[in-house]
Amino acid sequence: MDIPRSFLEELKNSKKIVFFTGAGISAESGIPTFRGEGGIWNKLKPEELANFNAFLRNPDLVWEWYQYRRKIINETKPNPGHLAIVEFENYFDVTVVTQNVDNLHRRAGSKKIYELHGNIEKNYCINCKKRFDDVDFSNFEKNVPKCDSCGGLIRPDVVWFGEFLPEDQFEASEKAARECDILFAVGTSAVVYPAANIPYIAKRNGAVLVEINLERTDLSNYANFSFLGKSGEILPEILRAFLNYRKL
Ligand code: BJW
Ligand code: ZN
Repeated sequence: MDIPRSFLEELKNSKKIVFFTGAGISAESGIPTFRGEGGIWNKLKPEELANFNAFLRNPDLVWEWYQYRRKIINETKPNPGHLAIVEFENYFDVTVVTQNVDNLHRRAGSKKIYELHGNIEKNYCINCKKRFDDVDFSNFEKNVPKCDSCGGLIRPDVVWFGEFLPEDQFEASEKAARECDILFAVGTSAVVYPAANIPYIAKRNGAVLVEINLERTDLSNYANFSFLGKSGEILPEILRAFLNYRKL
């Protein structure tokens, strides 16, 4: 892959990096993306499952879908893309802003992580909001569990369409985007808002915008550098190239 010198020079002069990640970074771990080739929503429509009304209409179906995905996630591990981001911490002030709910950045060892769309491992009661973060619901394969305090339905702590993003996570992400020198948008179709604003915020505030994706996206025209291919290959390659370049 061709890594331009001008890009390596920008990287060398940078202190703060934001990695804004989407489902594509976890694809090489074996977790299906939402859209595009192999996307889980090519078969299941998001509006039928990832919204609160769908959950009220058919809680068992939505719960079963999340249990299925949790099982896949539990059986996977971080890939070289996640691990390269951790290694960047040896040379830069790194913030990970992720739309993913899969915990793979944390399992890889990234330190500063903001989760814009929640976390699939956590749960709470829709009625009294009691949290069930460390409760093992693996026996509830097809039936949604009920809250032991009020009998309400228990839902995954993820952000569905029409719901607000966790304010603290979003505000911290916006701040990191405003202050960074480079933002890498990795494996995201960048179509879901307000998360998709993050790369534009960085660019507007003077950061270099770098895209890594299998294909072009809405962001491509705004990106200063675009690397087409698998993030699990490109991120380690960029790191290697940077380490060689800084020795020069
Ligand atoms: C690789 C690769 C490899 C593959 N290497 N690359 C402004 C404008 C328009 C619409 C809106 C707007 N503001 C709000 C909206 C509505 C809506 C929205 O954005 N809709 C658009 C889709 C039209 N947004 C919302 O509803 C949000 N809430 C909100 O705005 O609240 C305010 C409000 C309140 C009340 C009323 C009205 C407004 C909430 C959005 C929540 C999104 N939730 C989901 C589900 C999470 C739970 C779960 O996991 O089940 O989050 S949707 C889904 O999409 C998930 C993802 O985080 C998100 C983004 O997807 P992502 O990560 O980009 O993945 P993909 O699959 O789309 O792309 C993968 C990419 O990787 C592809 O490009 C591949 O090419 C690439 N790839 N393999 C590199 N190996
Ligand atoms: Zn309750």
